[in-house]
Amino acid sequence: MDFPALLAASVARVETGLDCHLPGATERPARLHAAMRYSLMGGGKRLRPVLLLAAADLAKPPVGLGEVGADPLPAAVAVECLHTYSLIHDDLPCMDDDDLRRGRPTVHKAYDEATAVLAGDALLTHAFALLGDAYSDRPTLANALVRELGRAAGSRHLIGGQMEDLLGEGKASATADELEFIHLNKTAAMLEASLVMGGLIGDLPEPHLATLRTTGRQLGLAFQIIDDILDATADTATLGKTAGKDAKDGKTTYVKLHGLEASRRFATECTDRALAAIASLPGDTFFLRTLATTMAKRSA
Ligand code: GRG
Repeated sequence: MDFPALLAASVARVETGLDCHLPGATERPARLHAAMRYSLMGGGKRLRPVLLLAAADLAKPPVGLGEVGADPLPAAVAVECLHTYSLIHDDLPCMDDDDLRRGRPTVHKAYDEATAVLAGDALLTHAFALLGDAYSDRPTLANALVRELGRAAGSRHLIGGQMEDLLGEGKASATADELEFIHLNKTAAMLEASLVMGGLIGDLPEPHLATLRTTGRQLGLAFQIIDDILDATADTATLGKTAGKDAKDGKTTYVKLHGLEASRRFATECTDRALAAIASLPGDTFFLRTLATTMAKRSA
């Protein structure tokens, strides 16, 4: 299979996992479960779960003859649930106040604000319940996965990055250091966690987990710089979310701080560092390498 076919197969696997691991849309309270599914099943690149599956695949064939490895799909679903909760809450009027996400009205527009808060809360909670359930026969692994996701999603990383981002809105301009803190925590931490969780499921040794962390950090920085570039240069229809919002909200971005050319250069440097890290990983790294270069060229 070539890369586009492999990527499509991985995304399809994630979509099937989401459908199978989420409460049904008609299950009581139906409004809440329908809102969770509305946000989760309504598109999205599925980057984080695809990264998790790719990292877990590096360990193929499983070490230990005849040993059946853990299924990475529930963890991939958990990561996407957590990411989607953060998008729902980020779109709320009290945060980024956006009407469009993944090409559709945001959850608080399609439903209402209280339902959007609860749907986000429920997806966040579901992520950890799913890890506990799906890996209950492997308690050490379940514990490591919960720790990794909890760390990335908590106040020192995802939520902390969001807090500093909101605090930065009132300022004329954030410093390069403040901007890097926001990007490393709001964006890169979840990419790091996705790769490390895949590595944990593949039972990779600590040095490889550290390399996956470096890879996620560099991919995350590149991803966010490209996000800033696209916000400044692409249109709303292409992005499936409101374009030009950073400038309108007076946000400091890589583009505002360093200009388009330097931002493109930074994104390339981060991608190159990610590729250098991937080169030292075990197994067949073709998919991960090509995913990294494809992410660097994305236009949406
Ligand atoms: C509310 C705790 C909390 C956090 C919000 C996700 C987030 C943090 C903010 C959204 C705005 C933003 C630019 C975040 C940086 C990370 C990012 C680029 C998210 C969008 O991820 P994609 O492009 O989205 O992978 P899809 O829809 O493809 O999954």
